[in-house]
Amino acid sequence: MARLAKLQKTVRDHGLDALLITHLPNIHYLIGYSGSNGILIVPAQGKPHFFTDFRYKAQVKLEVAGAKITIVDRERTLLDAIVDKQLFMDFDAVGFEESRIPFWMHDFLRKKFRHLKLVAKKEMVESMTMIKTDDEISMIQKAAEIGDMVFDKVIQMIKPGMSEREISAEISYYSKKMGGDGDAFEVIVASGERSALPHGTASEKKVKKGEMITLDFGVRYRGFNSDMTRTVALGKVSTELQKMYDVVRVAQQRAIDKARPGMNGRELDNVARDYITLHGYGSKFGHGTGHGLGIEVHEIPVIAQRGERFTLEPYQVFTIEPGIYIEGLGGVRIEDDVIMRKDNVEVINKSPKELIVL
Ligand SMILES: [Mn+2]
Repeated sequence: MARLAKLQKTVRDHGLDALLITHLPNIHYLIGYSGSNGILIVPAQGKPHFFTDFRYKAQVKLEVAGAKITIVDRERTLLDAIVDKQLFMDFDAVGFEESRIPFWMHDFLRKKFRHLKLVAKKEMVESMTMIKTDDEISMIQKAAEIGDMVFDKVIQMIKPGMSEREISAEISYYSKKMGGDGDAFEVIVASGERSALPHGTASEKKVKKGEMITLDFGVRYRGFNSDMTRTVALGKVSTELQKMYDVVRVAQQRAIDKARPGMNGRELDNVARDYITLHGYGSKFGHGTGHGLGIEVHEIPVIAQRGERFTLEPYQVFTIEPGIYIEGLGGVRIEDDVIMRKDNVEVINKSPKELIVL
């Protein structure tokens, strides 16, 4: 309820009569609904109204708090039901989540409610979820703790000849076995030349001696996520791969050490990027240094060159994950989740970062 009340104040501050919320993670955050179909209308005053379909009739009774519920007949869409209820008849201005709404939905609303001013809004709910409570942080800590245990377990199982997919299956299995609700996203296991693919999902390729293996996975725990990456060596690796590892490791540690409230996302990205560039790998680090983490795996703040508009502040949780990728050779990435505190960041993950040679 505190979350809804806070959002309603923001709706009023923006001069809107209501906000139409279509992004399911945001709906989950606001009213507890975990299903796959729903629209939430949060008015400036009064009770929010939630629309879903028959499949969730029983579920909403268990999950949803603080909203009036309409179960929509199977022959009607949720938008049809919103029209039927004439909810917008007395409203002048209704906001919508600009990067979350499909074109057809906007088009439908525009045609059905010609009197209405539809206002594109950016990150109204996201700027709330970006700042965590102590309880929310403890869920992420728990998710990361499970991730650390899974990592420790799985690296003991990796042997030459095992496929990336088998390794990813063990990660998913232990994530649940050790108390997680499941994977936060599809597990990345990328070995040898494939480790140069920053988002190389596990393939049938078998791991072999002399290769780097990048494991990037997250655990979902009670609606919150962790996200960690470690790159390990299977047997002795080449001097070049070892050098790449050392550069990434120092770059990652520097970003952790320099992160302060008041910096922006671009400035923190520069800390890791400058070090990698200094060592000649600047063009091989083609993604941002990190991203916010919480109800979704990728949230704001953006820790990258395009992250200038995000100021780092206490109670944000984000990742720090520089990497170097060389096609035909391999790649290295190290990723921790961190909590911004009053003066610096606290690293959540406990898994070691010196190169593990299996
Ligand atoms: Mn990440």
